Parts: sequence; structure tokens; C-alpha cells
Amino acid sequence: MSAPHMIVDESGMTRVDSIRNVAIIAHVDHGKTTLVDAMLRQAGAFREGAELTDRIMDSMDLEREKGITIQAKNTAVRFTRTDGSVVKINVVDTPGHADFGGEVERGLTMVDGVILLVDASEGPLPQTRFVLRKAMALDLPVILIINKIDRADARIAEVIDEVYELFLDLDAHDHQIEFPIVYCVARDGTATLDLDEPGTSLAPLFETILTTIPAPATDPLHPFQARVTNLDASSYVGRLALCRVMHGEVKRGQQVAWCRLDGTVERAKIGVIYSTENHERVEVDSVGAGEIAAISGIDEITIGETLADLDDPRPLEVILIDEPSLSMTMATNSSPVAGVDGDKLTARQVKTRLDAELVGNVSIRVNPTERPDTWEVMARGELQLAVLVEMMRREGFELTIGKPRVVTTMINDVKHEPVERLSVDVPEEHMGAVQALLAPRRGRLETMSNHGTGWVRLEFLVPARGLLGFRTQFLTETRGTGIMSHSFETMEPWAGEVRPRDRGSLVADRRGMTTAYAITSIQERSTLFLAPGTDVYEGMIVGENSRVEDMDVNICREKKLTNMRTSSSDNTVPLTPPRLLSLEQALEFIAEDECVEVTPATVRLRKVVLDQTERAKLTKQAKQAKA
Ligand SMILES: Nc1nc2c(ncn2[C@@H]2O[C@H](COP(=O)(O)OP(=O)(O)OP(=O)(O)O)[C@@H](O)[C@H]2O)c(=O)[nH]1
Ligand SMILES: [Mg+2]
Repeated sequence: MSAPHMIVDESGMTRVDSIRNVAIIAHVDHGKTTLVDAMLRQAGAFREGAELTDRIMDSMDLEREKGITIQAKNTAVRFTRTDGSVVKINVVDTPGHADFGGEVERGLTMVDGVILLVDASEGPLPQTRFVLRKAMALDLPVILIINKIDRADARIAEVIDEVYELFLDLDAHDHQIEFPIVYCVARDGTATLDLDEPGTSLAPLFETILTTIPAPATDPLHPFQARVTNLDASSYVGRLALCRVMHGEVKRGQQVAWCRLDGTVERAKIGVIYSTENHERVEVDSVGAGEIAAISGIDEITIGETLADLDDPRPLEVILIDEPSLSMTMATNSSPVAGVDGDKLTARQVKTRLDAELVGNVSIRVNPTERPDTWEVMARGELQLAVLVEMMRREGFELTIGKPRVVTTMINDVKHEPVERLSVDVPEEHMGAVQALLAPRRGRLETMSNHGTGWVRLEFLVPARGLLGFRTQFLTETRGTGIMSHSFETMEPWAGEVRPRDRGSLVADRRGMTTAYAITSIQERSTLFLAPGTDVYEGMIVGENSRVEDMDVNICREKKLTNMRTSSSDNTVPLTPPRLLSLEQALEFIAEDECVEVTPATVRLRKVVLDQTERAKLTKQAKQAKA
């Protein structure tokens, strides 16, 4: 590695001019990871003829399957200036889905500026607002990229206006509004500063990064200091602390001070040091100010701690991130068919796994409950919870997951709840239906814009509670055409009652195997979640009733064998295909007294109380208590 190039700027600050640290932030799917691909390609990260995968940074299985980024990750590309000097640009790719916002907050602590990327047709959406608000709070300089300008429905000028409006809405200072704009087609790897001149490479973007994102500032007299911003594990060296070095330098094997979150300072020895080159880690002997490095050797280090000079340890302040807004219970599997296909069944195994998750996942919290086999897991949203559960079932766990609930807090003795900013795009004719859906959920219409294409965009502020289970109804009401997204906005005083699901569940009344015969008669009154030939047990939810109440059904009924054919049309009643629920949909669907059984092979919905007599008793008691 070449020696860092230091300069002293006008204000007398020393800067590491051979480095730039930048994060790419945006709403989901606007093209961040695709842009990182193109940056890597053009920086010569891949050998000639190497097989290239798309979205190379989305390396987790679930990221590839879902087509979204879940964890923030960093890459580094080298850019040669016209004078021949080389600059290393560390790029942090962040997730755009609101549930993984904690990753964005963490990513921002590593960088000196951001690329705010906005889709040329979709414009700013709730998560654009969320991430920009976070970047502005840290006063990070912004480069605006309008991406996907190749889209036939691109509306570039309008989208830029919307971005300016967003900045004003977030009370931006003058210097924050003076951002450069780069127009890109990330998929083709092109960028231009002038729409009349189509781009041919990303060079204009690299140039803009060098001029807009300040080189890392450092104090040459300050003792060594590095902030731990992320954790990773390596099978060779164990836990890795991802650090942003603020001042000084650190060498392999060096003794340092480890300033812990609890305020204590311990002596520690640096193991191996890795620096990022392209999308890979390479071992280096030392790292200096401004760099992002992965350091091994300290097995219990966690996010937010500081590595510092042994003789003059100065801890950095701990960066707080938003609290989780949703919680659910996670317990061992208590269904009658527990243990059939999983191999991690005990409370101790669940606890150990949750503890491991807490170490690297800063936006999750886990609390004990009064039951030794049950925990309360708190996260930013349903998808984040579902991703954790999905990872665990793939590892062999069997679990019982309770209904997600919003997390409330007391502010000045008043109960407050999280409120989300919801944006929906729907064909004009469905506008009324969407408003009708949101009214009982206490949604307040904030803005409405009509792009003159037959589609409207509505923005609401809705208590997070009101959005639980909303997506399914929204898709039904808009005939599957509507697009929605939401992101945390603020805490507000409790809004009062929100109307729950207006349909009950169909519940199996015995253990057995479902039959086509029983299903044909039940399907007229309901939507079924499973096909004939499925094993069920008493208390398992098999479908959605068309009425508000739950209904116990015998879905295993066999046709009575008689000598006479009762009807010639016996086998002609067609079976409606079942609505198979994904884990997320199952979590959305369940009511207060229901839960989801998750095993490596299946997702089943069930009543918390399985026995129908006992359940009927409880329902009656609840009714009496209400009256
Ligand atoms: N037409 C067009 N499509 C693009 C362009 N850039 C990206 N896409 C497509 O947009 C989709 C989303 O791209 P990603 O790069 O995964 O988006 P992302 O912002 O990383 O998404 P998250 O990480 O989940 O927030 C992919 O299907 C890309 O192929 C572009 O310049 N033009
Ligand atoms: Mg991505």
C-alpha cells in the first residue's frame, strides 16, 4: 500500500487526501447495489474474463433470494486522477428497506459524505426522506444521483424539484442544498453532469466524489483512536471489528487500549488487520487515519467501542441509533408436531442464538419474559423480524412466533406510539378505496400528487399499528396494482383504537389429514391456506373465514362410502387453489390470540390455545369482560 497523502486545508485541518469515505443511501430498489457493481467493474476489480454476478455485494443467501440488501457492506475502489495520483474510495452500500434503517445509521458513522440516489421515475419515497434526515443530522455533504434516467417513464426535472422540496421540508441549511447532481444509468455504468451529453462511464461520478466528499480530517498530534462501527466473523481469526480510524496509526500485534461501552478500559492486542480492496479483504501491516479496517484479536469487542492509544486512551462518544418500533414473542415450538423436522428445539439453543444475533445486529433488542422458554424480540419492522426468523429456521430451529406489536414509550407520562410515513402509488380509480382503508386505521392524508399518467401518489402519516396487516388488504383493494412503502417518522401520543382484522379464522377441530371432500364444502365460505393431503392438528388455522368470528371446522372429513351414487357431479366441483402464506404474510395475518409455528420445512398458523373447548371458554370470558 502506498503511504497516505496528507494535505492541510484552508482552515488548517490536516486531511488524508488519498482517501474518500462515502455511503450510498436511497429508498429500496433505486439501484445502489447495481451502482456499486459498476464502480467495481470500472475500477478494474475483476480479472479479464472473470464470471460476473449482478449485485455482487448482496452476498447473503436471503439478500439474493429477496433481491434486496439487508446488511450494509463496504467496498473500496481506486481512482486515478489526471495528475496520476491515486485515491482510494471506500464505498458503503446500505439497505434501502426501512426495516434495515439501523444499518444505514451505522454506515453513516464511517463516512464523510453521502451519495443520495433517487430513481428518475419514482422520485423521493419514505426511505429517501429517512436516510436523508439521518445524513443531514450528521451534516454530511450530499451528492444527488438521479438514477435510471434510461427509464421510459423518467421525469427527471420533476424528481429534482421533489428532492429540493424534501431538503426544504427537512429544514436544510443553505450549504446543504448546494449539492451537485449526477445523472446515471447504474445498470450500464454511465454518469453525466449534463443531460445533453449522454454518459460513457462513471468517471464524472468519481470526479464529483473527489471534489464534494471531503478527505478524512485528522489531527496528526492526536493519539491513535478508532471507532468500532460493525462486526464480522472470520473462520480463521474469529471476531473482526470493523473500524474507522480517526487519528494516528495502528500496527499488527500492537498493544492498545480497548475502551468498552461500560466505561472500563482494558489492555488488548491487535491481531490481524485487513483493509478492503475492491470487494475483498486483504491483510495489511498497519492502518492509518481515515481508513476503514477490519481488526481481529479482541473476541468480545462490540459496536460503539473505541480502540485507543495505550498511554492516552480517549474513548469516542457512543452513537445512538433509533429504537425498535415493533416487538414479537419468540418461543420454542409447543405444537403437537414439534420436533419432526428441526434439530434445534430447546430454550437454551434459542437463547444462545438470540444472544449471538444481538452482538452484530444493533437495531434488535431481546428481553426475557415471565416464561423461561419465551423471549420478546424487538426490531424495526415485520421484515426485519421475518428475516431473523427465516435465518433461524434455515439453521434448524423450530419456533413459535407471536403477533407483532408496536413498541410504545412514555414521554412526559403520556403513552406514545410510533407513526410511519406511508407512500402509496395507485391508479386513480383506487384512490377512494385506499383512503377508505386508512381512515379506520387512523391514517392522515398529508400530500397528494397526480403525475398525469392516470396514477396518483398519496402520502399518509399512520400509526405503525394501523399498518400491521395492511399490505394484504391494500393489494386486494387495488387489484394487485398498488405500490406502497413506509418508514418511521416520529413518536406521537397514542391515537386510540385501530380497527383490527375484520375476518375471523377457520380452525381445524381435530388432528388428521385434509381431504378434498371437506375442502370443497368449506371453500365456498372462506379462503383456505392449505391443499388436500396436508397434516393438521386441533387449533391449527386452515383458512380465513368470511365472517368476523372464528369457526372450528372438520377439514379432514371423508366422504361416506355408500353403495349409491348420490349425484353424478360428485367429482366436478373444482378446488380453488389455496392461498399459501409466506412467513411475512403469516405474521401479518395472525390476530392477538394466534401465533405462527415455524420449522425448517413449514410455516403453520395456529391458535395460542389449541383445545377448542378451552378456547371457547376464554372467548366467552373476554366477551363478558368487554360488556
Ligand atoms: N432501468 C434501470 N434499472 C436499473 C438501473 N439501476 C438499477 N436498476 C434495476 O433496479 C433494481 C434494483 O437494483 P438494486 O441495485 O438491487 O437496488 P438497491 O437500491 O441496491 O436495493 P436495496 O438494497 O434493496 O435497497 C434491479 O432490478 C436493477 O437491475 C438503471 O440505471 N436503469
Ligand atoms: Mg442494495
